Amino acid sequence: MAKYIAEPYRIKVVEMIKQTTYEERLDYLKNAGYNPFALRSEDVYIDLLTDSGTGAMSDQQWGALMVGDEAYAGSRSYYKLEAMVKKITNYRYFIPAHQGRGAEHVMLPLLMKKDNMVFISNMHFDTTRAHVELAGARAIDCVIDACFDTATYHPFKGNFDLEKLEQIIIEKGPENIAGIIMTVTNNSAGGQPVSMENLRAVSAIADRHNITKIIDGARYAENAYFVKSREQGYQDTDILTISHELFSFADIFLMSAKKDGLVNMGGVIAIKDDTELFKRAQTRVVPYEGFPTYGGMSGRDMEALAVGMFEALDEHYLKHRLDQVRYLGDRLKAAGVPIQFPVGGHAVFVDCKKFAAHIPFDQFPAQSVVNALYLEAGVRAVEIGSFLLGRDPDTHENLESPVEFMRLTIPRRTYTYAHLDVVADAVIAVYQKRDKLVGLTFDYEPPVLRHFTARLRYL
Ligand code: P71
Repeated sequence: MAKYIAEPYRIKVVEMIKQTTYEERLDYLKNAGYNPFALRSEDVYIDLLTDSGTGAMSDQQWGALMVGDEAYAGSRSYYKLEAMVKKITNYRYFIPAHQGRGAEHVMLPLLMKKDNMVFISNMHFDTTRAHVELAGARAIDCVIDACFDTATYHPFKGNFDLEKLEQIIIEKGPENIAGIIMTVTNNSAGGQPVSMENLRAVSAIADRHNITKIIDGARYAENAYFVKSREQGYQDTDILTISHELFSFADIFLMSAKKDGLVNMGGVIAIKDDTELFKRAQTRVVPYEGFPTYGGMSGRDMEALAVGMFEALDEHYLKHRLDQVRYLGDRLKAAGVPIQFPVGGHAVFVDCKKFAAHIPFDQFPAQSVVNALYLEAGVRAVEIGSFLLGRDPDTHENLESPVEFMRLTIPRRTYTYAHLDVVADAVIAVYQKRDKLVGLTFDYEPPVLRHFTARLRYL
């Protein structure tokens, strides 16, 4: 039996990528302040920084660009996209946004009925947490403990801890909860899925306390495929039907369309049936994103997104997508490299607490592995750990993240299994000389979101 399944597409356009020498990479990385965010993408051979906006569009999507209606108001492309969002969600209202954080910026402050409210999520993604805090609220994560036990199998490591959820609601008081955000899949700890059973239970708890339910569904289609393949009773259900059930458990859907929308830029705000909230969102979108029928997107981009959202429901596409991630995870696991297991939907998360156990958290073990991987083979990954987490705003001490991950994020429909073999070989080579890895410290540390622009040096 083949170790992998073949691509459900053939290649019509190619983009050349460049291999570099070790000496060149050493020079590039030094100039980048040992922070791969500062590398030029043309000096990267295989770019696994993110799956956000980095995928390949189909011929159907490129064709759709040509028929975009760029009218300021009432664009035909808006109505096409609205129809697709309604078809997938069964919600009544839709407003476009330029990307996920634009959708968050419009919606989250509207849910603040008073000061000092809190949002509860399985795990808030970084930008979501930032917008919760900018809205004057606090963000509490409530994922199951199994999520942090990287070595042990659990089919749905993105699940809410239901007991903890009830506890937090009682402790804070339901009137102080601005919303419950279900992040599907749970990006921050591995692209881990949330089960339908768990979403159903969270929804029932929220309803009992009269709390607004939000789906942060950047990767909802990948979550739906995990439900189909891992949850009892869904084996014969199609992805659209599974999606309908998933969306039935929320009142609001926010989406970075740069992921399962299969486009390079775009965002979605959808509201189930609250007409008053829709009107308020329409009012707020105008000054921040744009007129409510474009919300920061060009007409052609709305066309491409309408097609992309349809293509993302295709099971051959989803099966291949998740199989690519599974394949890379299997190769690393077979070589003894510690990873978040099972792998999730969009990336392999390498557990660098174990990989570089001799480097303390405030010398950024995962960042050290990320740099070594770039030097090894020109592969760019991203740190998800204490480097990204930052400092305590009060004490100014470095915060210790519960996880130190190197995320190998797979763009959609972009790389082949041969590329993944290059990645696996390089990670394994770095693992075999892991005791030579050295920690890092700051040459320059910006006050906020430091990981984007910091400059580092080896200790
Ligand atoms: C990812 C990203 C993009 C990213 C963001 C910040 C730093 C580096 C990379 C974005 C998400 C996401 C979820 C679950 C909302 C957003 C924001 N993820 N929710 O994983 O994963 O969407 O980027 O379109 O504004 O690399 P946006």
